[in-house]
This record gives sequence, structure tokens and C-alpha cells, in this order.
Amino acid sequence: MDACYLISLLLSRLIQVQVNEGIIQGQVVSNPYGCPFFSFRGIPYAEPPVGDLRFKAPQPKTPWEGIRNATEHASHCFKYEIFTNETNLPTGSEDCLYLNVYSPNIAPSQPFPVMVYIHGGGFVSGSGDDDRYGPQFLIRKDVIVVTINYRLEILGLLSLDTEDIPGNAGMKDQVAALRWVKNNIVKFGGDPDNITVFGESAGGASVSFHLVSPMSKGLFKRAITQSGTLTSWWPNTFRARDRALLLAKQLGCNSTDDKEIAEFFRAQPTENLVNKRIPVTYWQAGKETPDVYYGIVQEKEFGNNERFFYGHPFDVLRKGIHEGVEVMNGYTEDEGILYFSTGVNSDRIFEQANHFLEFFVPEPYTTDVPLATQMEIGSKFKNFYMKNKTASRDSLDDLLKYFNMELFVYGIISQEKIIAKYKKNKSYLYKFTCKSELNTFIVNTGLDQLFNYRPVVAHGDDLRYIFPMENVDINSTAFKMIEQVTTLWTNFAKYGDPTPDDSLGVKWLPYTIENEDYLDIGENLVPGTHPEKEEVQFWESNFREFLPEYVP
Ligand SMILES: *[C@@H]1O[C@H](CO)[C@@H](O)[C@H](O)[C@H]1NC(C)=O
Ligand SMILES: *[C@@H]1O[C@H](CO)[C@@H](O)[C@H](O)[C@H]1NC(C)=O
Ligand SMILES: *[C@@H]1O[C@H](CO)[C@@H](O)[C@H](O)[C@H]1NC(C)=O
Ligand SMILES: *[C@@H]1O[C@H](CO)[C@@H](O)[C@H](O)[C@H]1NC(C)=O
Ligand SMILES: *[C@@H]1O[C@H](CO)[C@@H](O)[C@H](O)[C@H]1NC(C)=O
Ligand SMILES: *[C@@H]1O[C@H](CO)[C@@H](O)[C@H](O)[C@H]1NC(C)=O
Ligand SMILES: CC(=O)N[C@H]1CO[C@H](CO)[C@@H](O)[C@@H]1O
Repeated sequence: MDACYLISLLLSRLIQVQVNEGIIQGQVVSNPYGCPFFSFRGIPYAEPPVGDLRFKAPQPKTPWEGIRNATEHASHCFKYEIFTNETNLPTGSEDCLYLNVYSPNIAPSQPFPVMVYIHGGGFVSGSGDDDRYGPQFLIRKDVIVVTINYRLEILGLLSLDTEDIPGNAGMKDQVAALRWVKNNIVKFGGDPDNITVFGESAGGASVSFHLVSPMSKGLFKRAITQSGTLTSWWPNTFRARDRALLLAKQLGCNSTDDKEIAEFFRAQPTENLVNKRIPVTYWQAGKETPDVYYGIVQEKEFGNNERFFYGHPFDVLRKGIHEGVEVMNGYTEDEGILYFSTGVNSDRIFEQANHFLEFFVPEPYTTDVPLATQMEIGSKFKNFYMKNKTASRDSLDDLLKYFNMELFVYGIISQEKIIAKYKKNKSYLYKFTCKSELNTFIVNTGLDQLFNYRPVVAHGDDLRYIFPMENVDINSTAFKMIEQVTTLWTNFAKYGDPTPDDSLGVKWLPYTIENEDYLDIGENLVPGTHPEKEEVQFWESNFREFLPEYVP
């Protein structure tokens, strides 16, 4: 009998599963795009990080008695919106370390591959909830989908650089969730040796850090980094302790004693610890730019604390990713649109770009080379991108190209090159160019007036082809692209190869230093070599001259 038919007989039934910490009760739910599936939402994977546990690495969940309801999402971590034009106040709870598991069948004859998704949102927004990250598209391809919450912003990523508040707590939440999946997924019909971790934006950068973090070793077999890598500047926090001290002062703590400051932070009401943008340099304060104020820090060693990350990201990556892990990595055609979507003022961008050569200085130079050299570098970049044009609405595409590279593409291609060069692990590079009514980033961020002159593929537009947000007609061209994209993603999760056979009519070759292979993922799938060649050469030659550690 057809498995889909059998599962549809269970529709709306409550289903119990025994995980290591106790019994949970989920249910079978319908899928407008395919078979019904098993849904378990709001499963705790760690103790609530409240009270003395605030800012600490997550603690194992203590077992519960009886049956836990897993039919609804649990509370999400404190967050506020940066991308959409919402003026909503921050919402959420500190008690937020929950995940969601969706399975095609909890008792399959062959265990399913597992895809664990880490959401983006600049480390300040987002959650694993199915308003944005539902499994309906991916689960059609016979994979288990897991989505997770992790602590965000100050509650998740504050660092005093002390044993008390070492930083990276939110990243350790992600590790705890991955450990939970490894230990429990078999109960949902999943194969613990066939786990792919994937994420986009801050989630993609997170996945990229898991590729090298000593804490994440052995927890997954494959990884997909969408529009975010550890080799971008923004996930890495500069002088995090200074920011913590400034924040303490701003909140009214005059102490210079680290213990007292930590106690002060621990005693603060949560609403004081959300949406606090604290620049630590003139550059951050003055430049019209999106910024991630709380990201990953290089942790100090304190006794035998588990450290999530330490070292220079490029150097750490050069030492190699976890053995045998395969990678897929890529970017969207117009990533740089993000630059305009985070509350920055586009007229001020144009004004600063026209006035200050430093506007065109990639971020690492702003901290690591003298101002006189920065002006020289800024002049080169400005000439390269703007020729003799004035920055304005009429030269948006020239500016965008710079923002694409500065925010995402340089880091993404650097990760690709380093993985290919140093340990020769298998990695696939893509450029995402699907265009349809699903590309709603500019509409949701109020940028559709600014970018009304051509169809764009903005940061995050790839997600709409992987997770449903609105109803999609199954016979539409957009759905054809959804079908294609989810086939590539799940093939990679199953076989470590997005095109294991010729059913998609194309062979996507792993990236090599010689050919720089990649796949253009649009309505058609078009293999190519040497993406963004001229720009990459220009950026690399500049870094070679002034900051060679940033050359892949
Ligand atoms: C769990 O949630 C479902 C759906 O809201 C509800 O019908 C059921 O009564 C709840 N069960 C328990 C034990 O709370
Ligand atoms: C901290 O110092 C400021 C400025 O000197 C002062 O106004 C404030 O009362 C002090 N706060 C506390 C809690 O001592
Ligand atoms: C920019 O203008 C200068 C002076 O007018 C000219 O010499 C130069 O060739 C121009 N550069 C480009 C790229 O058009
Ligand atoms: C955001 O919303 C506010 C209030 O509704 C509006 O005034 C503003 O123009 C909007 N911004 C953008 C970029 O759409
Ligand atoms: C899609 O096309 C099929 C075959 O042409 C048709 O049977 C079906 O009703 C269509 N579905 C929708 C939602 O239009
Ligand atoms: C992962 O799952 C796929 C699909 O079920 C299977 O073909 C493959 O052998 C599995 N790989 C590993 C390493 O278990
Ligand atoms: C293709 C492949 O997996 N290559 C290498 C990945 O990295 C390990 C060492 O980290 C090598 O042993 C593999 O040969």
C-alpha cells in the first residue's frame, strides 16, 4: 500500500514519540503540496537559559514526567525586526531553546536523511517557526526537516571576554540543538549519520562556523551556507568587550569590576537587553551602513570551558573544515540590496559615497590599516566601481555591485577557494538567479520604489523557493523552480552531490581552483566557471597589497 495513503489515514491524529528526555506528543498534518507528514513542534533541547544561566552555555534539558504537548511552536527568543518595515516592539522570551521536527514517516523501512535549518536575521531576529520556515516543500523529497531557535543579540551574543560572560552563547545553543538531533532523530525515522546542516544569512554564517568549530565536529555530514560565511566581516565582532562595557554604562552601571558588571547584566529586565545598537568606532557611528553589533567572538580559554571559536577566521578555515564534510555554498544575484533594507537612509548613502573616499573601504581595512592608506584604497575602489559617476539613484547598479562583494560575495568566494585549495574537500558553489513573483524581499522591506527598474534577486529571495510563505500554484513557473531548487538541495543532503544523475539535465561540478566551477540557478540551470572574475581579481590584488591574510 502507498505510504502516502497510509499516512493520510492518520491525519490529525496525535502521535507520541519517546525522546531521551521523555515523551512528546505531536500530530499528523496535511501538506497542500504533497503527502501529510508528522509534526512535532516546540521540543525543548536545553534547560531554559534564565536566572543564573543567562549568558551561559546551554545546560542539558532535565527529563520530564508524563507527556509533553508538541503540537504548537514554543516561545521564540527575544527578537526585533530589522528587515521588514515593522515598528513592532521586540517580542519573545528568554525561555526559548526549542526546536521543531517534521518527518515524512516516523517508522520508515529505510531511515531518512535529515536537514537541520539555522535561521538568519542578523543575529537579532527570526525564529524556527513555520510562518517562515515550514517544511512543506522539502519534505516532499523524503527528508526530515528540523528548525531551531537560538538566543539572539545581547541575550545570545554579549561578551565581556570573562569566564562569566565569554560570548557565543547563542552559537552554543545551536551546537546543543545539533547534539540533540544527533542523539534523538532516529526516534523520528531519521538517520543520525546522514545529517545536513543548512542556513541563510546569519544562519549561513553560523553553518560556516560549525564547519570549523571544535564543538561541532562530528555532528553533521554535510553543510549548506546560503548567503553567509565566517569569511564575511559582519558575523565577526570587533572589540566586543568595549561594547559590553559601553552598554553597561548606558544602562546605568558605573562599576569597573567585571563580576559586578556581570551581575548587573544578569539582573537587568530582558526589555533592557534588546535592540541596543552600540557603535564602538567613529566609523560605525558615522557611516550609513547596516551593522551586526553582536556576532561571533574569539573566545579566551578559562580552565576547560568549551570554546566555540577562536583565531582569525581566514586562518582557521585554512587549517581545514571537519574531515569528510561536503559543502554547498552560494549567493543571490543582488545580495547588496540588503544594504538599503536595514533602516539606512539611501540619500545619506549617496551623499557619503560621493563625499568620503572611505565609504568605499572594505571593513577589514578600517580597523587594520592607517587612514592615509585607507584613502588610497577607497580611491581605487571608487574608481573601479563608479568610474566617474556620481552615486545616485541612476547609478544604483554600480553601487550594488560593490555592496554585493563587501557584504557577501567576497567572503563566500573566499570560503569556496580556501576549502578547495587547502584540504581539497568537495564543495559546490552556486549563484541564485531565480526570478518570479516569489522574490518579495524588496516589497517586504519597502524598497520596491527604489529598485523598480529591473527584476532583482535580493538577499533572502532564495528562501521562498525552499520554504513556503504564501500559497504557490503547483502548476506555475515559480513552482517549477521550487521543484528544481528543492531537488538540488535534497540531493545534496542525500548523496553529497546535488546532481547525482541526469534527471535535471545538467551536471554541477564541485569547485576547483583551476576552473572555479559554479552553477547558475535560475529558471534554467546553467553551469559556468570563474564567477565575478574581474571583481574577485581586483579585490584579491588589493588585499594582497595591504592585508594579505584576507587573500584566500
Ligand atoms: C495539545 O494541543 C492540542 C492542540 O492544541 C490539544 O488539542 C490537546 O488537548 C493538547 N494536549 C495536552 C495534553 O495539553
Ligand atoms: C553613575 O554615574 C553617573 C554620572 O557620574 C551618575 O549620574 C549616576 O547616578 C551613577 N549611577 C549609579 C547607579 O551610581
Ligand atoms: C574619469 O575622468 C577623468 C578626467 O575627466 C578621465 O581622465 C578618466 O579617463 C575618466 N575615467 C573613466 C573610467 O571614465
Ligand atoms: C515604513 O513605514 C513608515 C510608516 O508606515 C513609512 O512612513 C515609511 O515610509 C516606510 N519606509 C519604507 C522604506 O517604506
Ligand atoms: C495543475 O495541472 C493539472 C494537469 O494539467 C490539473 O489537473 C490541475 O488541476 C492543476 N492544478 C491547479 C492547482 O491548477
Ligand atoms: C543518506 O540517505 C540517502 C537517501 O536515503 C541514502 O541513499 C544514502 O546512502 C545515505 N547516506 C549515508 C551516508 O547514510
Ligand atoms: C574529497 C575530500 O573529502 N577531501 C578531503 C577532505 O578533508 C580531509 C581532511 O580534512 C581529507 O582527508 C579528504 O581527502
